[in-house]
Amino acid sequence: MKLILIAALCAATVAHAQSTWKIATGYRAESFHTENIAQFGREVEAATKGQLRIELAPNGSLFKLGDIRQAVEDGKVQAGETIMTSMVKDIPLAGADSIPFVVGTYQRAQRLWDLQRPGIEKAFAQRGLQVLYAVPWPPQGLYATRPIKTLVDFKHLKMRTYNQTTIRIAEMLGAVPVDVAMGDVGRALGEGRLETMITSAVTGVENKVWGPIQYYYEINAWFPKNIVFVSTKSFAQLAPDTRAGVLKAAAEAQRRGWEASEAVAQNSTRELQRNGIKIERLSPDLEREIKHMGERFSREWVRSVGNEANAIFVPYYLN
Ligand code: PCA
Repeated sequence: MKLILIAALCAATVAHAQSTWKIATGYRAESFHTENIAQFGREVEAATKGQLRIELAPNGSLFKLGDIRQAVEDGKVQAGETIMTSMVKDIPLAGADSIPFVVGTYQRAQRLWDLQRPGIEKAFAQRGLQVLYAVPWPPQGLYATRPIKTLVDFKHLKMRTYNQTTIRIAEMLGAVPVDVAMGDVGRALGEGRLETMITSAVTGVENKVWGPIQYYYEINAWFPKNIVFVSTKSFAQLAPDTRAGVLKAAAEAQRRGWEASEAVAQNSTRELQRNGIKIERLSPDLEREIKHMGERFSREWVRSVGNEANAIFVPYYLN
C-alpha cells in the first residue's frame, strides 16, 4: 500500500515537473508587444515559483508571423503570438479587428474584444489552442511619400499590405498591393518598393520611415490586435495552481499591454513629427470617400462571415 502511494506521488511530481514554453513571435524584441510578453514570462516564473519558464523567440526566428498559429497547432512550439488578422481565412471572426472605421478609440476597441473573445476562444479551442490575452496596435494611419489629396492620388501607388484586409483596401483604392513584412518596411521604402501604407505610428518609428515618407494622416482606421496563445496540450500538462498563475499573469499582461499601446501611440506620433514627417488630416471630401469605402468593406465582411458577425456587431452598436 505504502509503495503504491509513493509511486503515485512520484508520478504526480513527474507529470508536473518544471516545464519551459517557447513563445514564437514575428515581431522584434524591442516592440512593445514583445516587451510585454517578456514581462509576462517573468511574472509567470515568479507566480509559479519557477515551475514554468517562458523563453521568447522574437523576430520570426522560429516561424514566420503568418505560420505561427499553425506551428503551435501542430505542436512544433508550445506558444505563440500573431496578429489576429493573419487568421481571417481560417477564423473569419478574427477579421473584425481590421474593418475600417468601426473602432475609433481604445475604449471601443476593448468593447469589440470583449464581444469577440468568446467566439475566438471557441475557434481556438477547436484547434487545440488556449487564448491567453490580446493587445491592440495603436490606431492605423496613412503614410505617404507624396501628399494625398483625392482618391485619384492612390491610383497605381505601391501600397504596403500586411494581411488580407490591407490587400483588399489597396485594391479598392486602386493602388498596387505590395506584401512587405514589418521588419522590412524601412528597406522597402529606401529601395522605392513602397510609396504608401496603412499602419501605426509606432511601426513607422520602429522602421525609421522618415526620409522617403513625408506625410502621416491620422485616419484612425482600425486597431488590429496581437493575440498570445498556447497549445491546450501544453497548458493541460501544468499543475492546476500553475495554470491559475498563468491565467492571472495573462490578465495582467492584457491590462498592461493596452496601457502601453495607448502611451506608445502618442509618443510615436510626436516622434514622427520630430523627424520631419507632416502630421495631417485628410480633406473632408476624401475622408468621406474613404469612410464610404470602409462601409463597403464592412458589408463584404459581414456577408462573408454571416451570423457570427451579427452576434458581434449588433451588441457593439447597441452601446
Ligand atoms: N504594425 C504591424 C501591424 C499593425 C501595426 O501597427 C505592421 O505594420 O505590420
